[in-house]
Amino acid sequence: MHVPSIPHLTAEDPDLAALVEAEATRQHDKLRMIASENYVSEAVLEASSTVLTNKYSEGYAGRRYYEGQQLIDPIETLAVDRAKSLFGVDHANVQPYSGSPANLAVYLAFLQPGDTVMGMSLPMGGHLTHGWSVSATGKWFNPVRYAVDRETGRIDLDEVRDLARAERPKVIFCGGTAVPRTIDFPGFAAIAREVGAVLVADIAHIAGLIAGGAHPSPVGHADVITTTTHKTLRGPRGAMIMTTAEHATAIDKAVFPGLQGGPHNHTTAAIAVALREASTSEFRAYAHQVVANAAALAEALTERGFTLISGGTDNHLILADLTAKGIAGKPAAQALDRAGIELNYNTVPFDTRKPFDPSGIRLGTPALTTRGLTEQHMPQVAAWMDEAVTAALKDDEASIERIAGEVRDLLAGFPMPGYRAA
Ligand code: DSN
Repeated sequence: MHVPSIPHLTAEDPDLAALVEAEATRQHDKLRMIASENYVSEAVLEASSTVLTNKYSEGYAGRRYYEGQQLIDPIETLAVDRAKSLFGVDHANVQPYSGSPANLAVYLAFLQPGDTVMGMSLPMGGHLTHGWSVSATGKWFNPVRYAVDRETGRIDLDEVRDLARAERPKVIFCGGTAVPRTIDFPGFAAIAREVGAVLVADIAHIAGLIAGGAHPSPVGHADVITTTTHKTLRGPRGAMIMTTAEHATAIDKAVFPGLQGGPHNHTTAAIAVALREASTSEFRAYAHQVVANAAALAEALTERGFTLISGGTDNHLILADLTAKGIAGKPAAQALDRAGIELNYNTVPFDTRKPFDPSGIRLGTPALTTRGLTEQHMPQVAAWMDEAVTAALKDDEASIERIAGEVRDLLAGFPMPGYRAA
């Protein structure tokens, strides 16, 4: 059952409560390997569902447009101070509703419509809001995009530098959603400095790894750092923008009143809780275990004939091209889900297939590491994945069902925050 329990919801709206309970069970029974997902602690869940949701607080601590902020101000200040201390930054804004609005605030702070912005191409591993064509950021600004090297699958900073010199972007984004390798923040910073661009590090995927010392930090290199709070950082769904002192006012004005009204105070409180958790030695160990698990899984998948983009991983994320397995990403992801292994189909660099039916899958280890799985389990995870993909090719639903049962049996020994067996 869901923890914290939901007796009032069950009494008042049993249909909705049943769906919530079923989702808790689903999250318990599945090997959740969507690289951007995690399990938050019960303390974070509790903070997310408090009466703080009742309050409007447009403005910032000490400068609000509504009365009654006696307790909201210290809550937001706590979140801001914890972000500054954990990441070692001059300034933090914890109000963006999520990652895309956080990135939009960067555009509002530093660009005029039509200005040039540079980011990693979406199919190469970037994000929609780094100037991809279907996003407002690609429609209202002039995007130029870097790729990865066709042979190595890694970002080629010489190519990034050449493009930056030719196009003179005002803002350069580094980071993305399908980048399995360490991001060279000093390298990007040197390029941004050379062309006079603001460097934005979008660390949404790796924020928890950075906080836990398992990935180099962009602090001291990037002018602005954007992140969601719900991926490896293991907080509620939300976002933060961290900046040098120089850019603090521009970013704060862009978030409010530029883009948003009242901050979501219950989310702010839950962010504060997650940031406190992320400053502990347990979290440091967690971040390192996420990376160790991903490395072990990458090795086991390679041994089983999976083609990994860039040949492996340095972080929490693995991107695999399934072409050599004779199956496309989407049917594979669907079969894996039926087998109790949840991940997403994904384009791979230079994909010849369409984004809605691409060649690859993307997976990660943040959630299964929260459950307590370690390197010793990764060969079994890779074996299940291999068997499920093979079963999908033969329409062998019996094997897929067997794997789902084996996954459930394994996970029964690893408690899930937010769920307890009834
Ligand atoms: N949806 C996020 C991810 O899965 O990486 C990016 O926005």
